[in-house]
Parts: sequence; structure tokens; C-alpha cells
Amino acid sequence: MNEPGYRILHGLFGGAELARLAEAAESVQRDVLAKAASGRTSVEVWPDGHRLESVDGTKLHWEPEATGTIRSLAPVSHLHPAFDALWTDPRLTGPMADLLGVAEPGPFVSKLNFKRAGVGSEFAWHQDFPFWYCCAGPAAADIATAMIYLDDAGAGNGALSVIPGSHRDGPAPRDRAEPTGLLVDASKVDASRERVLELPAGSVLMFPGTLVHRSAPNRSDRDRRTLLFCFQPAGRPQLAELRYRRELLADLP
Ligand SMILES: O=C(O)CCC(=O)C(=O)O
Repeated sequence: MNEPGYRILHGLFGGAELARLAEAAESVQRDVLAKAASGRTSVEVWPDGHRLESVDGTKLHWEPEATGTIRSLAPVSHLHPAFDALWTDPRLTGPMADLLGVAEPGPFVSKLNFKRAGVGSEFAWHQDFPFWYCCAGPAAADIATAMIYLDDAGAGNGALSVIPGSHRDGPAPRDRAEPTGLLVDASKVDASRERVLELPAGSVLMFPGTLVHRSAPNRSDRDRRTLLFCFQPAGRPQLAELRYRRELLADLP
């Protein structure tokens, strides 16, 4: 991986194709909300109080402070063919093969983050690695994300921020007082190194699981929707086939 630990691909999607992906996000949201309203779902509450509801093979993560608004859906690619096609799109798989150092990247999990205007909540400083480690064990080191921007992202609508180079230090010390046990200890993050990545719709950001990142709440009047496609070497089990084993956090700092 290059020095800053992330790669930006400008203008990978655009025009009618980008509009189709954004429409797909809205159509998936409509279908999932309709099914959630039917009540035939199972609900789990995370230690931080966030509610996750299983609908149609996806976990619907509700916005904690905006009743009826979806924060994210994962996995999501099985819910729309336009999403599913992204797993084999050479514009993603080529750079991802380079990043992972493998000939053939395959799916681990897909996610749709809505970060809606006015209500999209924050993501505190974290690495994706601890969550993946609790599911995939050491194989989590071989997973990386392609984040596809469906809307322009700026400081005002909760653009993603990163700590360049943080991936090189491996798993970061976690905040032991925080209920999920998954967040980075913010007191140990050098916030003077924070870089807010303001990117136009159609961009793609690629980064490994150990890059420290966060995003502010979206208090603006502009949605900040993104698709996150997490790749790993082809042939390995996907997240949905694995069990979350919180006890594995004990292996990490
Ligand atoms: O969409 C964002 O702002 C953050 C995404 C992220 O870090 C996550 O989904 O784990």
C-alpha cells in the first residue's frame, strides 16, 4: 500500500451510470422499509444502543436519533443487480487486486451508508479491522474497502476523514470504556494529522482495514450516500457466513 494508506480514483462513475446506482439505492431503501414495516424481522440491539434489524438478508442499521431513517444496510449487493455487478467491475477489481496483492479479489461484504441530510449520524474514529477480525480472524488483514461516492462529499455533509499513514501501525489501541469495544481510543489519535477527503460524486476511495477514519454528522441539506464494497482474496467465506465472536477482541490492543 502506498504511503498515505489510501487511494482516490477520480471520476470512476458518472452520468447515467451514477444516476442508476443512486436510483438503485433509493429503490432498495423503499423495499427494505416496506418489509421492515411488515414486522416479520428480527431485531438486535448493540451495546451502544444502536438497533439492527434483519430484513431480506440485510442488516438494517437504524439511525439512532432519527426514527424511521436508515443509517446503513449490509450486505446490500444481493438487493440490486446494479450493485451485484460491481463485484466483478474491472474498474474496481483491478486497483483492488493491486491493493490486496492478489490476482483475483472476491467479495467479503457490501454496505450502503445513507448519511441523510440533516440526520446522518457520526462515525467515531475507528478501524474496520477489529470488527472484521471478530468474524474472520487473522484473514481480516487481507480485506480492503472500495467506497463509491453517490453524492458529493464535503466537510459540511460529513465527508470521510482519515489519518494518513495510520494503517502502517496495525491495530490501534481501542477505547476500553466504549461499549462496543470496536472504536479507536480517540485520545491517542493525532487529530492534527486528520485529512478530510472532500470528493465529488463518482469518485472511489480505496483503503485497508487498519486505516483510522471517521466522519462527522451530516447537518447539511445534502445527502452523502456511499456504497462500500469490501474485497478479500477470492474464495474465502463472506461476512454473512461467519459468526461475530466478540471475545476475539481480547487478541487486539
Ligand atoms: O460512511 C462513513 O462516513 C463511514 C463509513 C465507515 O467507516 C463504516 O461504515 O464503517
